[in-house]
Amino acid sequence: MQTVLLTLLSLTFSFSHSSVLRTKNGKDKLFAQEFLKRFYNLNTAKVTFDKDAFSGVTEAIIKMQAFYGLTITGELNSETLEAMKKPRCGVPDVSPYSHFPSKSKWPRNNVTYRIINYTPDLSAADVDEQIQKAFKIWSDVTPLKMTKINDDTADITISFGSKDHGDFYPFDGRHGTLAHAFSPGDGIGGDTHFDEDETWTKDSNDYNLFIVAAHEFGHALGLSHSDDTSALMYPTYSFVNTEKYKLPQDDVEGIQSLYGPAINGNPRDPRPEQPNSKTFCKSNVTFDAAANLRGVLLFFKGRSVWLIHPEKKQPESTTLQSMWPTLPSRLDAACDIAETDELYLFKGY
Ligand code: TQI
Ligand code: ZN
Ligand code: ZN
Repeated sequence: MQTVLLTLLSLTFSFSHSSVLRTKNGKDKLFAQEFLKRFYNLNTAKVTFDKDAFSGVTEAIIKMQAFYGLTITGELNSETLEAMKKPRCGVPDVSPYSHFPSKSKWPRNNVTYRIINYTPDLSAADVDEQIQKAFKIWSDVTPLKMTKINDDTADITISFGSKDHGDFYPFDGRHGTLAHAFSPGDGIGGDTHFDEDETWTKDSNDYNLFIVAAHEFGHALGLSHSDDTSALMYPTYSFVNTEKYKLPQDDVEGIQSLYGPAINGNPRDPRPEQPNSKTFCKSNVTFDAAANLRGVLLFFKGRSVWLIHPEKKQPESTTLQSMWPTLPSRLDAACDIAETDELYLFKGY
């Protein structure tokens, strides 16, 4: 088997200085941003469609407020700013390998959604049912509970629109882009838009609303695309039997690496036990690769990564793609060189 060098990950990153905080004057924003970068791993270099740059700031502020024992608002209010301006120790408050983008997920298991409008292609009852089924495939395998509500406090807002529809990502008419979803976060975070110029169906004709919604909700819950061709999160559309739809294993692993497994399991559909923080050390699991990055042990399997910090008892779980968005899953090997602070990841052909 020939192994090719896949990626060299340089551990020195440069950060852009674009301001992403919304309140306060420019000087305070920049100060707070530098503070969060230095002590809370804020990575403002990431400016993406997923608007991670923004949710990253909110997340960093929440972490900082929690750490300091302040009221948790996720906003840069004067109490928070004042605390930041106090003299302090130069060691970061969160783990030192500050280059990993913070993972994007809902911070609670109860997530609400609201359907703003309906497509004329299907009855409203059908749309409700397809949407509910699309959420259920994710909630069946995690502790997540999705509740449909009818007011504007909903986390995930679902709507149908064509061309320009109120964000910076206009739809493109028939075919092409079918829908999109924003990764978890406040405001537009999690919101899911369907292109009304498509014909939405509940059968095998293009495009099946359940399949597209299920894929988009994967994004809205924090997943990126998978390179596993059988995965729901694989970036091409294919119709599958939607009657007794079974979420592919790769997607189960992906979503469980963010939220953990269902609390009481799913008695109707037992699955082989997946490694998670609870079964991690008990079961005879195998890994694709492992590495030691500045004292933090990294274990890779599929799209999952477990980090073991020397100072923590519990492993931290995340996805390969949330650490390095462009990497494929299922690595073959990893090699770290402490002297040069480099990590090599390999995937063969
Ligand atoms: N919409 C893209 C998608 O959801 C938009 C997109 C690309 C995106 N990259 C993203 C959204 C990263 C969030 C995060 O993939 S799409 C499919 C599939 C689309 C594609 O209209 O191209 C499905 C929508 F997978 F079949 F190609 C739904 Cl199921
Ligand atoms: Zn949109
Ligand atoms: Zn997608």
